[in-house]
Amino acid sequence: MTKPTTAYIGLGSNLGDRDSAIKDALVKLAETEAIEVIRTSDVIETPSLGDKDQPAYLNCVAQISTSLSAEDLYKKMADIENTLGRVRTEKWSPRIIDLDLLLFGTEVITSKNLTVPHSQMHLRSFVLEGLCQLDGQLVHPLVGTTVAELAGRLNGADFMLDSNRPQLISIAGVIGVGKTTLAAKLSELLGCKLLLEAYDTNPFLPQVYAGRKEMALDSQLYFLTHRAEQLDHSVLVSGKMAITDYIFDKELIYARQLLDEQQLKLYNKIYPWFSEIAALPVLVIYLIDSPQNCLRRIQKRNRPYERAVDETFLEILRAGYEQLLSGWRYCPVIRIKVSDFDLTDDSNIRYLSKQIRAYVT
Ligand code: A4P
Ligand code: MG
Repeated sequence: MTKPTTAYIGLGSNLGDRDSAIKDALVKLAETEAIEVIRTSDVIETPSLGDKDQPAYLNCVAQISTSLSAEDLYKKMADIENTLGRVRTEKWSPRIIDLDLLLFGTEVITSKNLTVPHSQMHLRSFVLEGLCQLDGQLVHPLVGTTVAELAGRLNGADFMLDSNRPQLISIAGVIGVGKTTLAAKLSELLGCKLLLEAYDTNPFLPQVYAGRKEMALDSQLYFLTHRAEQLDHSVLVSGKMAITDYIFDKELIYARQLLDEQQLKLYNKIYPWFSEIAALPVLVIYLIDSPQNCLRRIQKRNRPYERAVDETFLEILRAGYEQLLSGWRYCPVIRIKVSDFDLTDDSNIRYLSKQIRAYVT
């Protein structure tokens, strides 16, 4: 007899009596010979991912033990979908019941019928939160990361890979944390375009750092227009990866600090036009380190106009980034503590590029 495999099945329903459909599917799974339903997560209601006009889903995840092969398990799942009245029209149409095989032990399967782990599971909170309830330490066999960590990256949101968008990866974090170093290394390893901040071509910046506050608006407008030009979604190529050593939205954090009240008022009026032009990232990598460590790096590189940067300013920036990214639901965010993750270690860069590949087309 073959050793049973622990597998995880995602259940979803957005048509008819959704609650009963989920319950009936679980009963039918449990009644199937060679399948034992061990535990199920809570059933949660989630807005339809993909077509926003479709009715909301009920979703849950079941942990099962089975002596079946993955292919035979999938056949049983399809039988249950059919028995409960699932009618297949077009892909992602509303459905009485949908059963997806999320994980099958640690197996990685790519066959005609099956892709396991489920190709989108790491992008869906409605799947990951259910898995976390069952076992947060479960590791995604392809990405190599726990489901708890994968869930944390989504901040409760659900995403889809979309090859019609530029595959923009933005690195965020305070001055001196290592954004440019990381961006350059990743672009080399991933063979993609590198877009860097134009801090050295901004003619107003040295004067602002030298205390000429009246130049702050010019400097902020220089950055705003330059970044919008770089990230213009009609210029970046759909489906192609690009990496920036900044996140566009950080402009607001800096503007709040560097502009006076009148300047900020005007800036806030102008900002939305430029923000509209800039492509949204498909992934943010957020580098985190203490203001003290960042200041040490800034002092080491000794750029003349950065001499005015002190710990207080870095702490304000850090708080600004925290606020921005703690509410961020535009794309997944990978948080990296630089003190535990040496950016000069090539194996770390390789690990990160593997993570990135899971979030781009
Ligand atoms: N297939 C490949 N791998 C798998 C797998 N691991 N598990 C193949 C199940 N099926 C797998 O499936 C389409 C094809 O996927 C089949 O031929 C199967 O061999 P399907 O169930 O006939 O069609 P589908 O469900 O429309 O497509 P798919 O790709 O399974 O879509 P998903 O991933 O199920 O997404 N929003 C919310 N809030 N909650 C949801 O549950 N689900 C979907 C559908 C969209 N939006 C949603 C939800
Ligand atoms: Mg399906």
